[in-house]
Amino acid sequence: MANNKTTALCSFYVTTPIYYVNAKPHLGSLYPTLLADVAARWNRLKGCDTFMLTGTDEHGQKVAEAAEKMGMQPQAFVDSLVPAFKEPWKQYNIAYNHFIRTTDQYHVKAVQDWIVQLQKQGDIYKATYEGWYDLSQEAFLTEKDLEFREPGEPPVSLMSGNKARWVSEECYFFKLSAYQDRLLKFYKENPDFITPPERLNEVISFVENGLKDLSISRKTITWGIPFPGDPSHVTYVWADALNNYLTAIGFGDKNRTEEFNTWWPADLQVLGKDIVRFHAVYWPAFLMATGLPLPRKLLVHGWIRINGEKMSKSLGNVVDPVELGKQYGIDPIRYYLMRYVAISQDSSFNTEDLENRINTDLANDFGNLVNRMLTLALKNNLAHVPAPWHRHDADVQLQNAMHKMLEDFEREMSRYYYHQAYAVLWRFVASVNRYFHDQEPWKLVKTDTERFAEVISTTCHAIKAIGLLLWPVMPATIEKLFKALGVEFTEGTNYITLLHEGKFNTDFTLSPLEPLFTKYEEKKPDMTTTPEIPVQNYLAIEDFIKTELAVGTITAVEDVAKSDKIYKLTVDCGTYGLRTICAGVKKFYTPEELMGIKTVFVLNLKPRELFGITSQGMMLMATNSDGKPTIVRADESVPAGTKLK
Ligand code: ME8
Repeated sequence: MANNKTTALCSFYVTTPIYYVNAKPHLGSLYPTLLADVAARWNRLKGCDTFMLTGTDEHGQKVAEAAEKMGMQPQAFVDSLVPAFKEPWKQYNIAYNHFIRTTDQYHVKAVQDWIVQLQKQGDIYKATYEGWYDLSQEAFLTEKDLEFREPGEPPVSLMSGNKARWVSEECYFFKLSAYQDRLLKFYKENPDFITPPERLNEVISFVENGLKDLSISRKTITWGIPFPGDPSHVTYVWADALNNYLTAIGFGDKNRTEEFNTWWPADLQVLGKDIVRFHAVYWPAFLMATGLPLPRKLLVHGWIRINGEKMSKSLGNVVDPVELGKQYGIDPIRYYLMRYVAISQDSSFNTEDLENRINTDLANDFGNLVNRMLTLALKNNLAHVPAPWHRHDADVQLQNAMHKMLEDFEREMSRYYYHQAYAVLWRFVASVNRYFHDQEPWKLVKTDTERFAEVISTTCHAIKAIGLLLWPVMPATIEKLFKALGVEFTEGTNYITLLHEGKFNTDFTLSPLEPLFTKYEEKKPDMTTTPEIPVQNYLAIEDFIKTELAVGTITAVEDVAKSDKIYKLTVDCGTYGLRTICAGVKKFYTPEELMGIKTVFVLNLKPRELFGITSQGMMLMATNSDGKPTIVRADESVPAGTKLK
């Protein structure tokens, strides 16, 4: 690892969350990784030394269960999945400096030493934990995180929407409660700790509600870092994982002190809104206990959604970035995610919008400008574009517009509102297009070759400025563009200062360039083709046909007094017999409305006990735009018991 700082005046350390290796990464995993890569590249463009860290979170019950499902040992399982992260990151030009795996021995040792230090200073004690646990989040839940929906059923975790599990075990606790006041003081003194700032309010109210001590070991699982001094426990996965931000840069290793001091505290830590509590409460408290400064900023982003739901491994509605990249090219996707997924909110992803933006922003607005300028200049033997002798008002105005744009762009980048920064840049792209159009260089070439050269020169300068600011987002495309403009590009040069000082007075050596972007045909929806979004987790037909879907007629509807949601239905399922099926539709239908209805049921689900009734199937319904489940009616001519296939 060549991790030491050079002679640059500034340094910038940025981290991504480390990803659970229970499945391959998806577009929602690419997104924070890209946010961090763009932050690092932007800082390199300002001449800073940068260090970007990413990696994988390999311990914990969730990963252990995924391994078991595959019939593999956890270590072999995580080893087999790590390339599924490294390869897409390479494909997407993610220039990370280090990829940490929490099973790396240096990390394991440093975490154990850290626990020993905290134990020695009295921050850790042993007691019994009893409470609810959210496996999908690997989180111990407070009362406020839970909703008891159905009597006799475990509560639902509001963190994930999944059912919580009861955990009762002896474990080691970290004295989180002792840090409550210091944390509140820190938030008060550092109102910019989190971007977007509104997120800090949620954190403050969580801490103000009172912090309980945090369990940092698990006794009932074995896949984790052995707890020092007590091998019957493993370290709680978050106490293990959060420390990756320190151990990756040498924390706990006497030989790497200089490196550690060079990079810590982190300048930026990128994370999704679902893991704010871990990063804005537990993590700062751990650091306070360790005697280390806190990170300078947390960048908290929203979710990429598909059809209104969070894209997630557990829902299986994921878009595979590898396939998407093959289909649309890497840089257009990088651009789209940075420009159109606003960090401050959730955003829906669909390929139609992606294609439209590629067509309009990239192919039309920017790509065409570059092409038209290059083709016109080269066709008229202006491969060498000299620095202009004198400049017209329009040229000076465009230069001034660039300087003004640069200020606005920098302001947005400094708060990591990339979507707004690139909107600012695109307004300048429009100005350059207007300039090129108004100056009519295709006419000038016939009447005034000197002025023609000036217009081409001004356009080249403007395109170079756009290219520099686009480089963090579309590095490969811009490097190609720079070759065609004869612009030498060396990472580490402070191009932003050069742009500020720039006077549009250099020369360019042009060469031909293939169109930078592909345009997509406007598509009419075609119901006969496969889905446009490449989806992982396709269901094999052999698996699908295992589901017994059949038509049934509702012959009786009884109220279940103990529940405000459920009716007990008697359903005539033809050859499948009469079934008792519970349906949670009381809020939406009267018994009379349901009587006699012929609809579709799943008949081979494992029977479930609900309010003392054994439900022997499930009625299929489709929720309408008002959130009301509607009935999918089977044609009256179809006899009860007919199987759907
Ligand atoms: O939480 N849109 O790992 P993880 C945007 N191991 N971001 C998304 C997303 C979506 N649809 N789905 C997931 C963990 N993410 C822990 C982190 S750090 C010390 C430990 C983001 O693989 C999510 O918000 O479940 C989170 O920031 C990151 O992917 C990792 O999620």
